[in-house]
Parts: sequence; C-alpha cells; structure tokens
Amino acid sequence: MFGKPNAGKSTLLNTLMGEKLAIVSHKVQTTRHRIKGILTASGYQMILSDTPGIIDPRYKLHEKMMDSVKQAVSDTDLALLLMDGRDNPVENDLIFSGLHLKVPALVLINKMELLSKPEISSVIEFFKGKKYATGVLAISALKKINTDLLLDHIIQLLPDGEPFFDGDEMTDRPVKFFVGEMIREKIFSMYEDEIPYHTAVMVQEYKEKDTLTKIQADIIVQRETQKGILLGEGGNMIRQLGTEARKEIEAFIGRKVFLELYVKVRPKWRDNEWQLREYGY
Ligand SMILES: Nc1nc2c(ncn2[C@@H]2O[C@H](COP(=O)(O)OP(=O)(O)OP(=O)(O)O)[C@@H](O)[C@H]2O)c(=O)[nH]1
Ligand SMILES: [Mg+2]
Repeated sequence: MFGKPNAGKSTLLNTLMGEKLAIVSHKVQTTRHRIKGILTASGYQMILSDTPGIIDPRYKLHEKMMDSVKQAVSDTDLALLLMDGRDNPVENDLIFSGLHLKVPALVLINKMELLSKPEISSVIEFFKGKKYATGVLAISALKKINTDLLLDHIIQLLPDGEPFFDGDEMTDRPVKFFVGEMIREKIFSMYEDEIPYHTAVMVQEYKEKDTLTKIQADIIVQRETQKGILLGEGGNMIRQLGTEARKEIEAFIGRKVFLELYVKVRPKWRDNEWQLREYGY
C-alpha cells in the first residue's frame, strides 16, 4: 500500500486483516515503519505491507521512512495506490507515477462515503487512463465499503506461489514493536503540535511474570520543554498516557500489564544516524 500521509493506508491494513495491527491517527505521518500483515485463508496467502506516507524528506528520519517505501516498492507483486478521495488527483498521480512501478497496481479512491456519486465517477475516470492503473476502485477503509470486493480483485491479480509463512502468523514484527506503537498512538492522540513528531518510543524491558507482563519504555523527546509538556502538571499527562496505553496493550496481549514510562531528552535525535538506529529506524 502506497500513498500520501493520511490517505488511510493503516486503516485499510487493519480492515483487510480484521485486526488492528497498525496505529492510526487523524494527524499526518503517523506510520514510520513498514508493517507486514499476513492474511492466510483456504486457497491463498497474501502479505499486505503498510508503509509510511510519501513525503519529501526533511530529516534523516524521513529519509529512513522513504527508504522503507522504496524497499516495499521493490518487492511487491501488486501495488495498492491509495488516495483520500477529497485530495487533488493530479498531485496523487504525480506520486503514483513517481514510484515507477513494474507490477500491476490498483488505484483506490478512499473515504468514498464522504464524496458524492459524480465526484467519485470523475476521480475514477481520471485514473482509468493512467498507464500504471490496472484497475480503479472507490472504497471506504473505515466504513468497510467495497473492501471485500477489493480482496477479490487482489486475489485475482496475485501470482501463484507457495505460502511464505505459517497459517497462524499474522505479522513479521515482534510484540515489543506493537507495544511501542501503541504508546506512540496515544501520544499522537493526546498531544498537539510538534510533540508527536519529535517523539520516539523505545521499549526497554518486556518480561512475562506469573500474573502480569512488566513493560518499561522510554519516550524520547528533543527538548526539555517537550519533556515538561509530556509529563504535564504534576505528571498528570504522563499518568493518563500510561493508563490509556496500558489498557490497549492489555487488550492486545490478553494479559495484565505493569507499564513504566520514562521521558528522556535526546537533542536532534531525528537527524542522528546512531540514535535513529537505536530507536529502530
Ligand atoms: N471518513 C473516512 N476516514 C478515513 C477512512 N480511512 C481512513 N480514515 C481516517 O483518515 C485518517 C488517517 O488514517 P490513517 O490510516 O492513519 O492514514 P495513513 O495513510 O496510514 O497515514 P500515515 O501513516 O500518516 O501515512 C484517520 O483519522 C482515519 O480514521 C475512510 O474510509 N473514511
Ligand atoms: Mg499509517
């Protein structure tokens, strides 16, 4: 899946998987890593990749995000090119052709429930003539409109092959990764302005004890002032963050969780190769 930030790629991954794997927010640039969802049914297995929204890189972090997009482009059998139906088709066309795809592609006009019928038809018409577009389909990833139809189209366009993964595997990422992502999602929903973009989360400890799982994570920010905002008055914000993230993690792993969060200041981490690597980028 490829497209601009906020097109709905992560939402679509979750809808197709029938499980929340990828974090979602109304803010742009939520996804920073490629995440694979493995969908196995009788007769097929498909590996769906969520990718970061396509942007012009301004930091090393952005470059790494775009590297993961390129990597996904180079090893896909079928590209899903997603756009917010309300967005400018010409701009999206530029991005899609810029991928220089050598594989079939379906253009997906997402958020169709927000558009009128004539609006939908005109966007579909616009993309129908494009060289890279094997097909064009209007969908709603959120309201699950045409998503079963999309699955049928995907199955028809996929090459035959042996399954790569065991049927019970759902993703290529460890639980620890999703724990960090769930904390990051709460940061995206609770804090405004630059805070989510200046933040990284690193899970330092993940230990299964008898009755609960103990997790300790660092939240990395760039400045002291941001640390103050994250903590909030008397620590009220970080407590709320901890509670909300813990509930989500407990639901995900099906166990009680003891979650400990520390906020650390690391100036300019988004441009520091060594630190980016340490934080998993
Ligand atoms: N109305 C509507 N909203 C949608 C739909 N699909 C996604 N959204 C919303 O659009 C916003 C962005 O969704 P994401 O799935 O995070 O978008 P993304 O493409 O993964 O964004 P990045 O990770 O930043 O590249 C969220 O608020 C979603 O709830 C849809 O079909 N209809
Ligand atoms: Mg995303």
